[in-house]
Amino acid sequence: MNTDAPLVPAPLPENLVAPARAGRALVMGVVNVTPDSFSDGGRWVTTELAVAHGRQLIAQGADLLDVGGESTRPGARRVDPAEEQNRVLPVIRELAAAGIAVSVDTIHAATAAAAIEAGAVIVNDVSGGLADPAMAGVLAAAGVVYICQHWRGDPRTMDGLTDYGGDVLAGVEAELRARLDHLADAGLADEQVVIDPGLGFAKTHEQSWRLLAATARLREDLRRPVLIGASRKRFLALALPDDVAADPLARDAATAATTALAAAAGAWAVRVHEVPASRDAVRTASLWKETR
Ligand code: PMM
Repeated sequence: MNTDAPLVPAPLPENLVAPARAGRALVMGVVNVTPDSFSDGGRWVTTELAVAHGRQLIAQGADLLDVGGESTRPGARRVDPAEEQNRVLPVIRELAAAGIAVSVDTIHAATAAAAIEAGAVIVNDVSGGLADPAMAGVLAAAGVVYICQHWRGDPRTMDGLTDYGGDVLAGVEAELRARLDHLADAGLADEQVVIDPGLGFAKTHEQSWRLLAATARLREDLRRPVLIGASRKRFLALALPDDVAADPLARDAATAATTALAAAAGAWAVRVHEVPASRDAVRTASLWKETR
């Protein structure tokens, strides 16, 4: 088996298919329309600011945008789906109308359905369908690409759910496999589904590093494209000098380094807040892979 052969999710617009076929990881720029996200909370909270920020990320080289209206940082309070939709739908509508590929970051089936209606081509669900039993039905009916992230509990409980019996990779793979079975039973096609180990979600820092380093293994074992979301996360602090480690904005260089490593390991996409360095990192990884 050629484990380097690209795994390309479908259906997606051509601008997302071509790089993936050529073996270049996609850069997904984060647009958080939330007052309380851990890394950029409150900065893009109006529709106008969020759309302008999204357009800037595209101009900087993002391939697609991930628009979310509910913060998932540890301890964050849950957002009512109606409030979430008020935040994200106008932003998605405007970005999609401008021809930009948009993913909606939501754990709510009703928000996913409304976002697809507004033009989103991907549903990114940090709960992998566990938060809302109606999610799989919406995805099967709409036929869109789904990012199925590993999750064990919401932001208020997840930091206490890190016992994997000594083998985080085996635990995450087994739990993701169960989600893949659930999605197949609900009628999703295999190529609709991207997997994500959920760095920082019910993981210690060391467990997040172990999963990041296992990007190629995850892809090969589960035979699905992999998305990596390392951007500005707390586990990166282990790679930083003590005096800056606590500042999420000081983690962008380490984020770009994880982008290069994940892309070289065959990740389909990386989800990042700061685009230019990751844009260059995915191309660096492509050249590395082509010429090694
Ligand atoms: N991380 C966050 C939010 N959404 N989605 C996926 N698929 N993977 C992630 O790792 C992920 C995500 C948390 O980061 P943020 O609050 O800065 O957006």
